[in-house]
Amino acid sequence: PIIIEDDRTGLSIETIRRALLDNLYYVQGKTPQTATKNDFYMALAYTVRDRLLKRWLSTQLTYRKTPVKTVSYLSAEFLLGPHLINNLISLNLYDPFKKAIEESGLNFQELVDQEEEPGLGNGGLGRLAACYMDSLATLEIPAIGYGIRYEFGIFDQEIKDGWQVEITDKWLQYGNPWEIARPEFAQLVKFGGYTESYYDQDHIYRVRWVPRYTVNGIPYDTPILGYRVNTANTLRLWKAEASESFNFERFNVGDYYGAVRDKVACETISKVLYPNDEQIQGKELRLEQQFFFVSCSLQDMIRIHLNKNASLDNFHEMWSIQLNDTHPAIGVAELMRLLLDENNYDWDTAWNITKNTFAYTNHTLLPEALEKWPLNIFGRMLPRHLEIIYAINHRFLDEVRIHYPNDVSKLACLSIIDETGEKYVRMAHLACVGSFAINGVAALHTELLKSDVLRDFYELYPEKFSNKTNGVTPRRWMVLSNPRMSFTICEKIGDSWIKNLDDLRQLEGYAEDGGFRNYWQQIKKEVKQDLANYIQAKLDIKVDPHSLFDVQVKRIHEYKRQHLNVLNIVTLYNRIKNNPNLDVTPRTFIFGGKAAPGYFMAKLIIKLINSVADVVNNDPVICDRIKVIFLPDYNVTFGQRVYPAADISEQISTAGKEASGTGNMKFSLNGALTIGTLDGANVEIRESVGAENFFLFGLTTEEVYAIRANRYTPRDYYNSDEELKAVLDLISTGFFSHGDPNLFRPIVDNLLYSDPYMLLADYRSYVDAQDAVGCAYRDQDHWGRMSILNVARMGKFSSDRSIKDYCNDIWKTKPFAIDVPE
Ligand code: DL6
Repeated sequence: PIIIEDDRTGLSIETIRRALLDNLYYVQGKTPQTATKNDFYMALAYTVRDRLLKRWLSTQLTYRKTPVKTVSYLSAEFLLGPHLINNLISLNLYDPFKKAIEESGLNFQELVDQEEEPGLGNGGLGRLAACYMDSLATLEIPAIGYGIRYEFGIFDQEIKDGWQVEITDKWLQYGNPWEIARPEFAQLVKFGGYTESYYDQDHIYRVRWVPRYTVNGIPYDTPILGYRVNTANTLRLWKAEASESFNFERFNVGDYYGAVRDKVACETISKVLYPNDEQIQGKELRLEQQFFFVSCSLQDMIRIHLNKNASLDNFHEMWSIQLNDTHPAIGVAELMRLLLDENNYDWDTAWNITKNTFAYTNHTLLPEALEKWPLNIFGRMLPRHLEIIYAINHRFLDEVRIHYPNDVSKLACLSIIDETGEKYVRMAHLACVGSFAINGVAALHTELLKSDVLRDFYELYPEKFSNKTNGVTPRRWMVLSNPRMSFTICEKIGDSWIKNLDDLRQLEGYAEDGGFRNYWQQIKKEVKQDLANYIQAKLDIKVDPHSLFDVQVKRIHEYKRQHLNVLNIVTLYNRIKNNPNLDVTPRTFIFGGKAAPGYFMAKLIIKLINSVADVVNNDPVICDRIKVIFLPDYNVTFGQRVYPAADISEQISTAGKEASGTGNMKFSLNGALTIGTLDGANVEIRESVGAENFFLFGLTTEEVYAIRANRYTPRDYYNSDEELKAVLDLISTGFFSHGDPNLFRPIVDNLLYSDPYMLLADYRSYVDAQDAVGCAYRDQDHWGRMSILNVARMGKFSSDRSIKDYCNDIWKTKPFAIDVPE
């Protein structure tokens, strides 16, 4: 029989080919003769999108008419990575699409490479949000992600003369086929001005906020498909536009240019992502961004809620709002305002709803990353919120007084307002007071929150605290990025692990099979060859896929200690120079990562890596035994290439500094072994994969604290370790800086005289562990066994497990399967 398929939904190769041409013609307005590669990519993306819309619309319709509890994930960052292949895999349409494209005479990979990734995040925190969106949909949990549609995401990084240069990211330049604007759901956000009190018709005292200006938030929706399920949740990102009423004010007085200037100022709110992780940017615009997206999102939730509920009385029963760090913590005050001022609730009822709605995840232990806003900036921009925060604080401190009748010092420690010097609003305190749950992102991190950073809150509210160890999605980080390994695993144990990562455990038996180990290592070699080809094409540097690929990719930060890695490289270099016939395990050191544009030391570390690379890679004595590569512009797309190709994963932060890490999980899930400290999730990874399959080094958190307490003197380590001394001396002489002894002096001096991240204390232990890595790699058979066991035992680190933990312990939400009509 002849089957006539709908061009929008049909799945045969023939229909997909026809649909592609149709979208090229009717959406892109091009014919194959005039189309660019990007036009073909867009047509391909629309053809895929057509095939997921039925799921998306069915899901949204179902949520609209069903009283389901919804998770609302509020995050200033979502680092999604490219959509195309991910969606094809979720839909189980990868093969027919690839075939259809190839049969159309096009190069599939070339079209895939056209996609600009939405870089709407800095690193771990934003990428975690993306993994969680994937798992929420795959687990069929009703959820919505709310954030900002930055016009310019994280900057593109170029390396010029070894230095980082930042280039604006223009991800929207050629259009974004994955989003749909929903101007009909725009929200108005107020800023500035003053408040005034009045009595309403029932003679009840109320407050009205008279803003100085308002901004319109336009939602842009992106479908987040679950893997092989009908659920497609929404990621709703807000774009700032000038509100009309606001424009008219200026127009009316004839100030046309002034109006346009103010319009531009409004739109600045969603222009650009602040490129700082782990360092607060006390800029007004940042607070404006935070309030903007949080206010839009809460108003949107209220709109949705009132569509299917008679009132907001049960808001907290129908919504759990997760605060992804403190960036959206202003939501606590905003929900109070919406309930009190706009919906006429009394304080106690409003507070009961609010504090049972929010839950707060902390993502950092670094003091410089804990957000606080100077009172004057805060009060000027959000006068009503400051009043509400004072009122929350007043009641909260009464509670503290009852709890600690004889300890006034507790008031100062716990207060939402920091009054120790210049006055600040402490956003973490607001989040702790206004939430029913508080969690850290790895076991050690949560313990450190309880014993240190949030100690006083833990003492007051122990029942609110729990740990939720991070996880990553196996769909993107295994199936999509490492198809060879994934296929090999499926051949042995089937494909259930993709949704149930604990099933990887079945691989354990194969670790004892010599033939399989051999095959496993061969696969790794092929993947390394792919990366080698990429490096050759990008940087014109030849690397040997048989060498040990030693990879450190993550944001550049002193606490992550990329420079400790460099100290080891220079140690090896010195050893070979002193003994040219030394038998060393050939290694390729691969770095990638961006530095915050204003972070001088991080940028100097990038320059140091590139300068050492220059010398080492070109020294004939070294003779290719060590290679150092800095890959520019590390992002999700590049991560997908590099994790699968790694032999060893560098997780070398100072103990007690990295909240969790998630790159550590991606490496291990792709068969890399870890060299790492007992920091963040490394601790749990090591427990899972077995101490014998992990290269441990360095001080423990307790040791770090103890040495600090006794006045740490890094110079002692320098004086007592000849290799370390030789390394720092070589850098100091200007050997890596064309004879300039000053270039790297800030790094060397910092290490010798202060060394806040204790590189020198950990140096010897690190270098010894690296030697052990080099030796172990020579026994490829044993290495293969360790690599297989790493993968087999990593099931816990699926973001599906994390999300199930959040659902069961915090959100109390359940899966809700979606029916799609035929
Ligand atoms: O929880 C996700 C991720 C952790 O894995 C990293 O260890 C942590 O550094 C990162 N935190 C941030 C801090 N941003 N803020 N605030 O990115 O979170």
